[in-house]
Amino acid sequence: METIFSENHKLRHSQTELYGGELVYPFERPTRAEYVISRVRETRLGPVSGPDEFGMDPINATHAPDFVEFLQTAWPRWKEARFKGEAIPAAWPAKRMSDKRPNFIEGQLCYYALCADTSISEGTWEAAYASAQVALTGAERLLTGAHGVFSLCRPPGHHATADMFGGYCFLNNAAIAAQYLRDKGAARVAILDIDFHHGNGTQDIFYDRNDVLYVSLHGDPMDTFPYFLGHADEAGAGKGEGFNLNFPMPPDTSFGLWRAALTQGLERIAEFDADMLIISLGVDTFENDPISFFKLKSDDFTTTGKDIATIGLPTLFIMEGGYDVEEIGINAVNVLQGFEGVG
Ligand code: SS9
Ligand code: ZN
Repeated sequence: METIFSENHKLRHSQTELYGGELVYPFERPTRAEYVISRVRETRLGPVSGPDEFGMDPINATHAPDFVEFLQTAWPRWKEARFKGEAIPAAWPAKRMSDKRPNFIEGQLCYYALCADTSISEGTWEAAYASAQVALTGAERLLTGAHGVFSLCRPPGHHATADMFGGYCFLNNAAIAAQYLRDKGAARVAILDIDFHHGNGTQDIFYDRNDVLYVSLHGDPMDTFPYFLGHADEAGAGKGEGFNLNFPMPPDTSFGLWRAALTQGLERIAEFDADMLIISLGVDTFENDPISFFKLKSDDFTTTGKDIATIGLPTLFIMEGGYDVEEIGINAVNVLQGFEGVG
């Protein structure tokens, strides 16, 4: 399987994450992608290629242009305002407040943030842009006949909505790739999100549509981030009703229960008759992940890849989360090797 990868991921190197009342070194850090690419090379998974250039149009097809412009300019504007640290939002248009967009950078930061865990820092835009190009290049490979492709995206994307960043995400790589496939002729695209966290951004972007099916397996939002989306009764709206399927699961969920949900999700995808499948590949379901509460073991990731392969669709794997740095390479590549019938 071919891997698409950009060294520009390194430009995202924020030093701060607001976590448990402290400013810690972010869980979403450059070494994550380095562990994964090393494992890709070590296992000889296949060739590694840089991204092609698709420009801004496919980004603007999914995201609001004012939000994209904000992301592009946020860091220089924050510095100009002479704040000392990285850009961390600390106010919200909360219940019964106005939704008018403020003028000052601090106000705009809060306006476009879905939470406070994701600092904007120097190079963030450039890395997010490269990550989206990596996803788009993977999508293009499917269109030219590949059966399986791995877009090693970093930063991740599934928490980003059309006009909000957060949960370590800025541009929604999976959504951008799905929209691109639709625009290039795929009639129906399915997104299966197996990251530990619910992909609130992806769900929100496609919630009222019946051409992109979103299926997610995740920690119950009653107990974990993103807390305010991802419940089982969120089935889609309008003509999108029935095209959103959530499987929230409780703390300590192990592979048996998780795999039963995977089987049901794959059945729904087969019934949907998708032309192509996108996997939001998070491996933070791993038993030793530092911020998650599922109990998957390394071998379970191989089985997951095999299960995904049974529906026989051209499949684009897009890297999302996974934070136990040493093992994320093993677990991510196990999924890909399982899909290819190796291991
Ligand atoms: C608050 C957690 C906020 C969310 C993690 C996002 C994971 C992206 N304790 N951080 S895959
Ligand atoms: Zn996650």
